Amino acid sequence: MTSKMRIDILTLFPEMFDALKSSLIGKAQDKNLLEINIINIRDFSKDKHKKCDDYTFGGGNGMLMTPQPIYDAMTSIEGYKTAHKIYLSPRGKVFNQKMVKGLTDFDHLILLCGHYEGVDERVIELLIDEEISIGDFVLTGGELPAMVVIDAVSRYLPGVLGNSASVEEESFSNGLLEYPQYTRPAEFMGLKVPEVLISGDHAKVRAWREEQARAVTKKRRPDILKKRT
Ligand code: 4G4
Repeated sequence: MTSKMRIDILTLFPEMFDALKSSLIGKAQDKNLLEINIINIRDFSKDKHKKCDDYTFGGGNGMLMTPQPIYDAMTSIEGYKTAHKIYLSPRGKVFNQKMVKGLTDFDHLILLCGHYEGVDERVIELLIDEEISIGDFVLTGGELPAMVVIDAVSRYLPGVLGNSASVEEESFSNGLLEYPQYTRPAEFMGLKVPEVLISGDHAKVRAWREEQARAVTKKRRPDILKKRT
C-alpha cells in the first residue's frame, strides 16, 4: 500500500457513519492517513420522490434497491473504474484477518451498503469486484458490516496504531487466540497475576504466553489449530 488510503461509502443512511468520527478512525483522518467519503445514494435518484426501492420481479418477499441511483452514485466517483469495489452482503465470502490484510493492497476502496432485501443483481454484475459477509447472520443493512471492514483495515495503515508491532503480534495474526493478559494491581479481589509474568524472565514469559495461547485456542477454536498444523 502506498501513502493515503481512500474509502468511499455508498449508502442510504449516511448519518450512521458519524460513528467513524470518534476513536482511532477519526484520528487517522485528521492525520491524513485515511480519507473517508460518504455518498448518499438517494441524492442520485431520478425519481420525482427520490425513491430508491422497488418490488421484485417474480413477486415475493419485500423490496429491492433499484439500480439507477446506485449506478449513477458509483460512476460519479472519481477513479471508480480502478478502485476495489465491495458489496457487503450475507451471501459474501466470510471476512477474516487474511482478507483484511489483502484489502490493504488497495489505495482506493468503494463499499456498497445494501438495504431492504439487497440490490438488483445487475448492479453487482456491472460494478462489484467482491462480495463480503462479516459473519453468518442477517442485519437490516450493510452499514455496520462496512464499518467493521473499515475499522479492521485501518489498523494496518502506518501511523494509525501507536505501536506497529501490536498489529502483528495479536490474535489471528500469528494464527492463535490471545493469551491472558494482566495489568496492575498484582492482586485484585484476591486473584493474583501469574508469578511468571512478574519474574522478569523474558524467555519464560514468552514460553508461558505461547503455551497459554495454544491451550485457549485448542479449547475454544480447535478448527484454527487444525488449519495451522
Ligand atoms: C445485501 C443483501 C451484510 C445486504 C441482503 C448485510 C448481514 C450482512 C443486506 C441484505 C446485511 C453480513 C437485508 C438481508 C443487508 N446483513 N453478514 N444486510 N439483507 O455481512
